[in-house]
Amino acid sequence: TKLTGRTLSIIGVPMDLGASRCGADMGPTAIRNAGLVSRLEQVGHSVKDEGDLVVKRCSSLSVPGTASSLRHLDEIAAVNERLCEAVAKAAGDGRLPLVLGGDHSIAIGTVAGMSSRVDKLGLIWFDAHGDVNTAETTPSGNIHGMSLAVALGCGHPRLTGIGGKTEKVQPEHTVLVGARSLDPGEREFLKKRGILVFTMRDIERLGIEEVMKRAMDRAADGTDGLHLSLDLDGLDPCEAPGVGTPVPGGIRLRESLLAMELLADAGVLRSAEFVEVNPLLDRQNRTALAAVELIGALFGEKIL
Ligand code: EXY
Ligand code: MN
Ligand code: MN
Ligand code: MN
Repeated sequence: TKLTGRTLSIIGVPMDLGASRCGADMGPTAIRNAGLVSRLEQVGHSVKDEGDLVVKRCSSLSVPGTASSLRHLDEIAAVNERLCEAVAKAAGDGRLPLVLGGDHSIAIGTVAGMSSRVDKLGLIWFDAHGDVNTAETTPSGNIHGMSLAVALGCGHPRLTGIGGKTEKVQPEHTVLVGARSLDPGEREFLKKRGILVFTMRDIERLGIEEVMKRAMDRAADGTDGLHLSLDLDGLDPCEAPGVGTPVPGGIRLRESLLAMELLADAGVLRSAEFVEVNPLLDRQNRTALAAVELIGALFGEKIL
């Protein structure tokens, strides 16, 4: 899969029901406004902007979440069903899906759609968090903290049942990059399944180049290409402040850009999503601009 001259399908998902703070629903607008389409066209891609999915507005974002109560389960399941279909359609027609979030619960639909088109899908999950909670371990009831577990086949049947098979990706083809905030139940989940995790400590010690090499070795080994699920809170909040759950001590923008360039060079990317941009919490659209820089690098932009 060469990354120049591809046709990309942009699919916006203006959803914030999976998070506890509102505003991520404006992420797709902010990312488009930061110049996304023209940047991709400059690199030589043709871009089909499919617009935004329709997401019900919810006046009661404050529905309390408790262990085992999943906030806004019905609407999140419905949106992800539609996203799964849109992604599967785009990929089936030979376009590369680029999904804009929206909170990270939308990865449920993206991964489901891709796994219906790609026999064996590898997954790189770039995030400060693990997103591997389930109803039994969630401290918040927020579904954006559960989407990787769902992709691995663990979670509420309304969510794992989206798309064809229950297990969309295998643990041995799943890699976490940037982790620095894991709940106790998540540590157990990741260890039990042998999922490769690069924490910030690993990135600091090995360097992002080595980390990405090892991540791609794992995620692309024996797979038919990979999906990148990039949560902007993986970056350091000083450079990407517009996220709902910032965690200090993150990946610097320049390191993230190198990570994207290495992915571009490897030519193994089948789809990507950029999530958790929250313009209400941002400063001067900085986080959306960072997303556009990253997307440019991921899709082959060269400095020289
Ligand atoms: N682990 C916490 C929870 O499950 O509530 C925080 C999750 C934040 C999820 C973010 C977006 O990646
Ligand atoms: Mn996340
Ligand atoms: Mn996160
Ligand atoms: Mn499982």
